[in-house]
Amino acid sequence: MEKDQLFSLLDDFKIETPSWGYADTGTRFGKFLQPTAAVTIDQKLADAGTVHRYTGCCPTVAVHVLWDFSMGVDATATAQVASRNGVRIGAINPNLFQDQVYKFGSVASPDERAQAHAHRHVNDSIHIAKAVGSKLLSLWFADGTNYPGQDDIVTRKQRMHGALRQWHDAMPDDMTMLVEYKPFEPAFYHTDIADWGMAYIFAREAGPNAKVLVDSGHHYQSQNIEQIVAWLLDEQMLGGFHFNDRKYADDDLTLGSIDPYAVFRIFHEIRTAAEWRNSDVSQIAYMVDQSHNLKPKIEAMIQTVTTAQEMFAKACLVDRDKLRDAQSRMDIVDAESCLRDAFFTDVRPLLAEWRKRRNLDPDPLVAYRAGGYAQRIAREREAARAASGGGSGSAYA
Ligand SMILES: [Mn+2]
Repeated sequence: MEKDQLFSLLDDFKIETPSWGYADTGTRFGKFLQPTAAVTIDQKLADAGTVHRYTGCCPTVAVHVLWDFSMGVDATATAQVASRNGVRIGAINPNLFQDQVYKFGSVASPDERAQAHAHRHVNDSIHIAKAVGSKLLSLWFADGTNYPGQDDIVTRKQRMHGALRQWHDAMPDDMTMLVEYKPFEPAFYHTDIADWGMAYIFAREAGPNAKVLVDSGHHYQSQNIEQIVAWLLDEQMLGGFHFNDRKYADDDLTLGSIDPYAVFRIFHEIRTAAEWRNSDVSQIAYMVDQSHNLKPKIEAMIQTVTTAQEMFAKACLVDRDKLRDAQSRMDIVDAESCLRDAFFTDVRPLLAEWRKRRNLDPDPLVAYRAGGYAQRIAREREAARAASGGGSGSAYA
């Protein structure tokens, strides 16, 4: 592949970062607070804008409706804050798992109050999406059961189906609904949308603007994610990704920190669909879904984004003419070598050149660390906590 062609593919490769990735989050065992963590939506958007300024490829920010918007606050004001920070609001994520009423699920719950609460919240979310100019409604459900016999599996499926169809009908024509799946957690017996097949059926039945969202951390050990991606692409049902990595279960580890070759193979399927089958891959939403308990959040985000660019660039470099030839000759060793040669190519100098040509620093992480942003927000946010009565340091006691 010519360098200019690679650079133009990199220009189109945009990654959305999540507002929740800039805030203090943790595990159910402990939450280790950081002085630079964002608290308000304004701070989260400032941090996301900083990541975009150094990487040049993160122009949108996914938001969590319950955590980022308040009732009575004009959502368009939030869109303006984003714009002042050089970013836009991306996917709208309703929160259908946090309120007490969701003890037995949201729309799949037998509790009609939970269903009604979920309907109100998603309809509010669609209004917020319209107000901020977002085209993505991203749905993940914690719905499921914890014990055999707790509830009827098919009745729950039908409740979910009815809700998704109603929300699909409530969306404007240019909005896409993303349906995410996860095999387990927090439901540990059965999850109502447990795998890509269930998400596919729900999305297909909801309507033409519903697609499947693949969270790279939401699979069983050793599951072939790139095959799922290839199938969804061929069925024109791939809506997008939540990037993260995992070793055992859904751990929110940094993309590629455990298995970068798996990330490369996913991008390889996407490039193959584009180059061999002329698939339209321009609408795939690449989003990060990670919240770091231990790593500095902005640094972790920059590391994630540059890793995604590296794996994507490697996948672009696969010699697909050679691969097609090797496949037609049934030369398995040559075929696999096409993938290995691309994967083991050091693309970092190419990415550094791409950045320089776009007036970006060749190494975003080094440049960010030298820029003093972390020191400044640590001071400012500490002062804000003290002013709000938290008292210096007490918030971190
Ligand atoms: Mn996710």
